Amino acid sequence: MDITVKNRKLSGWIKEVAEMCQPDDIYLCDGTKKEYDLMMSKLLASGSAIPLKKRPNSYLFRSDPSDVARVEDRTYISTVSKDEAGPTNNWIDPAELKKTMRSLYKGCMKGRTMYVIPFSMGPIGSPIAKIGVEISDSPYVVCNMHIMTRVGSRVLDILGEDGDFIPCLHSIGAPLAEGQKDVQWPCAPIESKYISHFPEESLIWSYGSGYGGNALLGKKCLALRIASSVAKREGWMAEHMLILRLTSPEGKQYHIAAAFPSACGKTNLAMMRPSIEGWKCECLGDDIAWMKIGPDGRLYAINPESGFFGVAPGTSYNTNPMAMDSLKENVIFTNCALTDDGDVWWEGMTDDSPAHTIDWKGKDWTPGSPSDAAHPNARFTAPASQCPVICKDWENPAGVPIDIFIFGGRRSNAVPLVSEALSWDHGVFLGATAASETTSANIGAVGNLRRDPFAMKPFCGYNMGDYFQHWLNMGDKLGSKAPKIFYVNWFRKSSDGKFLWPGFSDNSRVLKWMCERIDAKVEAKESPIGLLPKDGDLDIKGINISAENMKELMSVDKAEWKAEIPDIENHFSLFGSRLPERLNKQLKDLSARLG
Ligand code: SAT
Ligand code: MN
Repeated sequence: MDITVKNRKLSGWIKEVAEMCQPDDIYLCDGTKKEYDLMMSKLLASGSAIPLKKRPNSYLFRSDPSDVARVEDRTYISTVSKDEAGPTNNWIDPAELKKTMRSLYKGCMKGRTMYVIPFSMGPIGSPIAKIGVEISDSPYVVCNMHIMTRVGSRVLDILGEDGDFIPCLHSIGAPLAEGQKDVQWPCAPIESKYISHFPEESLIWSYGSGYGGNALLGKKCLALRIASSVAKREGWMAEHMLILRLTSPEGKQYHIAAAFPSACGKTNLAMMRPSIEGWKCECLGDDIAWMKIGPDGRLYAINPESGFFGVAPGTSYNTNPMAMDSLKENVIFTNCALTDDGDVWWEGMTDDSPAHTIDWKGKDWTPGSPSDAAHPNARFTAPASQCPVICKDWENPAGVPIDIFIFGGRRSNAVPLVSEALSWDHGVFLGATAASETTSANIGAVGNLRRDPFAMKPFCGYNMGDYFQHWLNMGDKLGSKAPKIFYVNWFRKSSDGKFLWPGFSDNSRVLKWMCERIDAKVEAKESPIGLLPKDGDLDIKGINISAENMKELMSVDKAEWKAEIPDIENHFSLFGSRLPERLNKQLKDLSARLG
């Protein structure tokens, strides 16, 4: 049961965790294909993995119905002072939280193997990469980490004897008694789940869930919550953003980073195929961007991940053909439906539903059944390298220079298709006040409007007021080299409840306008909320959208916007003295412009 590692901190930590969690066995991961196959064979033998006849080396998993998404209510930023975590995070005193969690961790791996997973966020050995080690008792987590991060012995070589890493402790919280039969998706009940972060010591402790961001700790926990707090200290940015490269017919490249909340179309935009002639889009990442100021004073972005953990429902050859083509083999599907011929299916995948499937709960499903065949937060885990439009620079450690930032969310009303910020400070104001209707990516009510600043509400590892200030500071440092900021809303609906904008590949039309703006090729029209395209400047050639709908889509209703002001005031009041005065000024200016 003893394993040897050279790194002293790691060796001590493994020993400490093993004593606390009391696993039956310890396994050190090497990241090889052989290891992946071994894990999968265990998962097949236990009945957790279902092989898919139609997709080579691909498997379906069904989670426990109580463990289907991130649990924001059970996610903690545990800093010594509560103020440091700020008003948007749950907080428990670190000593108290550790005491509670230690008692949960005690003996929690009995009957199971403890996997030690060394991984790198960002290309292994790159100066911007960060090393983490996840200890987990879930072979499903090992397989997902293989795809989503760079797992391997090389990480340990780089750590050497004294190198530092971010410890990420994970347990599904379901020990097995002697002779006890395992269930298909072991996890702990909701009230004992904890997703805890100790940013002051760069430490992550997760207990009780096996799903997505709760369990694959390199992603939201490390690459966003811990990284955002490190980035603030070190003067860089860790953001919930896709990264794409757009190339114009003339061959000019534009790099765009866009922040939308979970399940609002980041993956679709990142892999979009432009519907306008001659334009090309390539994907660098679909969820997380780490950005640093380069030697030339511009902001450079890398994607710290190596895979996509995307929402399956709604993904189809119409909406996202490049994602569909990324899913042909070597994929892990979770909570999708299983077809009779051994494939996965989800709502929106095909025009016609199959006549029969086994739904995500393992029950017979036929069209017209009262519930969905796939869970709305069903996911695919696929290697980024399988995306046909992955950019050749996606693993370039130098990153790509960002020209454009986009914020946005799901808003059925008020917010026009696109607007441009009046200045950096106004752009930060747009990010800080971003609001979106909630989705099933988090356990909780769906469709409620909530302020989700920079799409980081669930992911900012420190006081969000300080985070706003950090954005202002970055703008000050970047000066004239700062990316231009835009705000989009693909989801506006007409009064009869229909989407006004076709979205998907036609979103390229909006991106094209942004590029024309940064090249000063077109002028813009002033409005109280920002700059709008002048009539005729947004290229809508070849799409079927009535002039009336276009007008509604772009309209800014002063009364509707005035009604937003008290809500923004309310939102800002949360941050007390930590709210930068420059954002208050932006709010006053907006009120004045609305008259
Ligand atoms: O489960 S995850 O947090 O990884 C997905 C998401 O909410 O974006
Ligand atoms: Mn996300």
